Amino acid sequence: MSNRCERAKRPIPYISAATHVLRVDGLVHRPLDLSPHQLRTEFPQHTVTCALQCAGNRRHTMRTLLKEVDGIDWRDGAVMNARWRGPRLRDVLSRAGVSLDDEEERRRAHVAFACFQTKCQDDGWYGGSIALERGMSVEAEVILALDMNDKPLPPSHGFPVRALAPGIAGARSVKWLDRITVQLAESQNYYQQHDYKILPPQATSRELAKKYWPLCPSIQGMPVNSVVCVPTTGDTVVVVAPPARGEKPRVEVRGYALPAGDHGPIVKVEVSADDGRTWTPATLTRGEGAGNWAWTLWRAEVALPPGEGRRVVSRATDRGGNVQSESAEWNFRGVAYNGWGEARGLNVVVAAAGTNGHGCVEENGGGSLMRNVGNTERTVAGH
Ligand SMILES: Nc1nc2c(c(=O)[nH]1)N[C@H]1C(S)=C(S)[C@@H](COP(=O)(O)O)O[C@H]1N2
Ligand SMILES: [Mo]
Repeated sequence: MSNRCERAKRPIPYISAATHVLRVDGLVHRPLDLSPHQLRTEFPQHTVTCALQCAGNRRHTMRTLLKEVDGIDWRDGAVMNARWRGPRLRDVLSRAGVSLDDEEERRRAHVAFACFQTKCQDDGWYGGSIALERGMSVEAEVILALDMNDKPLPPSHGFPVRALAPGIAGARSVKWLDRITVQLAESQNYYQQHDYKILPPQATSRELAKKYWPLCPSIQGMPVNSVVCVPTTGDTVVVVAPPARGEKPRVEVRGYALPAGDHGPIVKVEVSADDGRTWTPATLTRGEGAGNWAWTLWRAEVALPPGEGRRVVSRATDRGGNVQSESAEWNFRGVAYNGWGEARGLNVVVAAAGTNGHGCVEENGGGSLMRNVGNTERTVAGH
């Protein structure tokens, strides 16, 4: 896995669950020190399937379609989807007893997550925060994840415990969690204060950005999105079955879609082979038990004329009615890009039957869906 947080803090901390202690403090009546074992045995365990997306997912598209940005060149795969399990944050905070009695203060308070295990590229530790209201909400399903896909978290994903905030940019799901603090301000960590924000277009350099960091809100929810995974830009798409006379070959297009913040699930994905003039609805698939936070996998067949320079685009709609636009506004850090999903420069070739092509209409299930992002179960994620 190439992953900036790993590169920034090499080596990945290998923590002993037997000695690890999670501190819960700040504006609480009873600060707690909890072992992973206590987190597993003393609180009800909650399971949630959710996509974890880096705010910089698709930065490459923003950089190539719009203008150069500052950040790791993530393509369409800085995202993963998994089943997570652990105690609810609200149960742990309730045991500690949030000591904010003032309604108004409660509303603007935050829960800060911190990891002190290793230094980061731009700070001596890693941290992020979410609104206390979100942390305490049953519907938001924020958990302290101990398991990923029914096994203890792998070290690279935060063993022995990580925060897991569904519907929120991955940056707040702090791995290798050392401390949870209820506080009135957001996390003061670099990655909450000076990164993962959508800066206005006039912030065009690091120097100019300095003025805007304190003025812009930190990214919490991410926008609705969809990505074309198969075929991928530049692919030769071999269509095995020759089309009937006068018909264009039909090409299979597949990808994933993500709802905006709390507005899941995805209710519609459409694919266009004529730059958005006409749209074909895709078939949607979500894994078993996947609620509103999971990604939706989709598949459609569209007619594309044989030849070079062909393009397919995708457009997703979520339950909240959020629809992807053709493009997104440029921002210096290249975050939250959600223009139409796209595969460009396709070469559509009609082959004689019996040829083994890929990205074609044959139903052999072969080829990985996430060919341009990694494997299907989970894919590369990072900053
Ligand atoms: N301790 C710690 N937690 C972290 C990070 C980090 O660098 N250090 N990176 C964050 C970011 S930016 C993202 S996108 C997700 C990635 O999660 P994953 O590596 O499990 O895919 O973890 C978040 N949690
Ligand atoms: Mo990230």
